[in-house]
Amino acid sequence: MQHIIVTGGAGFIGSNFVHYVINHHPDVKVTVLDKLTYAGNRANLAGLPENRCELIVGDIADAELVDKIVKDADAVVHYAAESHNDNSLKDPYPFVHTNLIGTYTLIEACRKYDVRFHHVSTDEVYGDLPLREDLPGHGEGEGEKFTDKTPYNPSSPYSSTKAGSDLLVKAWVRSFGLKATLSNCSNNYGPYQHIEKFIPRQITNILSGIKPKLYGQGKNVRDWIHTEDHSSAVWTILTKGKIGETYLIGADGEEDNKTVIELILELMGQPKDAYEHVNDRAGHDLRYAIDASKLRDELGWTPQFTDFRAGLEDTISWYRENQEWWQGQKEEVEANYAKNGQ
Ligand code: NAD
Ligand code: TDX
Repeated sequence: MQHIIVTGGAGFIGSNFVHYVINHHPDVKVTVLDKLTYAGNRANLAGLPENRCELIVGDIADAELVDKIVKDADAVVHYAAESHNDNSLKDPYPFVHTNLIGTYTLIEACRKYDVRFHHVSTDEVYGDLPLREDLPGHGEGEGEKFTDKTPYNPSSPYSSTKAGSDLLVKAWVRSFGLKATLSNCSNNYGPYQHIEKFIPRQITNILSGIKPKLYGQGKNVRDWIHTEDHSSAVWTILTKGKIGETYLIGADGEEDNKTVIELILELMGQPKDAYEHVNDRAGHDLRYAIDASKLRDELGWTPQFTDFRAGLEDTISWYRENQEWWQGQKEEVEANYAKNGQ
């Protein structure tokens, strides 16, 4: 694999993958195709060698542009998406455009030129799991986790358009022989995550003198993985995965939101209760949990950044030291949340 296209490579997780490939695989060239929406940022690609990484600013749903660049690639790794649940509840259309039409446009070009495709998706396509405390036996044992056999049951416009994009890819594999793999990952955290998302929102709130905001009672559970581990997993699947297969990516990082907010406050030297409860999200998924044994056992992947406390400390330091990266968007993001009582 000498030349790959990374869609959404100027976003949070896509840019981490671009750095990962440039740093670990010296023979590979990367073309980033990114529309630079509010979530994309050229600065996320700063410092990469120009002869190995090119940014093309454009829409994945632009069939003419996509056809032109996919023709010369060995693989497309597809990260581009509208990615935030709360935005999808206010205005679903961009999610339909990018996540569905955009994915369709890419797989049509990959089919035409027989180019390898990897589809980056989310555990949210499976809906949610019950909280452990609501299970018979009151939380004894681990409770069920998502596997690649779990039926699709998405809750929001975001997760339903991601689910639809997964199904398009699966159908193109079966009916057209598209050389594709899929991955469904749990919640990522780390530097460069947009400040609309839970963890960076709370860190930048504290740095701005605003109280962290917890939706509802904060019992909802997310399965946290460091974005570096997501990148190594996607590279493993791209290079060793079996065509047509879906791999779930996770690092056994389940925490409820209240615990995460309290940990951020503690690590930032604040009283543990210095946060506010705000309006809950409509249709708020209760619990996500990933069984990644297929990826671990069949492809030999293991996560390296599994100390959540240490990962959060590093992430907090990054937002503290890179205020110019996020400060320009803070006021608008908070004003939009405030309109919803969040
Ligand atoms: P992000 O919102 O930070 O970045 C998305 C990127 O896609 C941005 O750079 C944006 O400019 C670009 N983009 C959006 N629409 C586009 C279009 N029409 N054409 C070209 N580029 C476009 O998202 P993220 O959190 O980095 O997520 C990346 C991918 O990983 C998504 O597919 C998401 O569903 C998936 N994922 C995310 C998580 C998570 O925790 N954030 C977990 C599992 C899977
Ligand atoms: O201010 C907040 N307070 C709060 O309690 C925000 C922004 C969120 N929350 C809660 C909602 C969720 O239970 O925190 C949890 C995490 O919220 P998000 O960061 O919005 O993530 P989530 O909705 O779980 O989705 C994320 O993981 C799966 C990504 O945004 C998706 O792109 C990915 O597919």
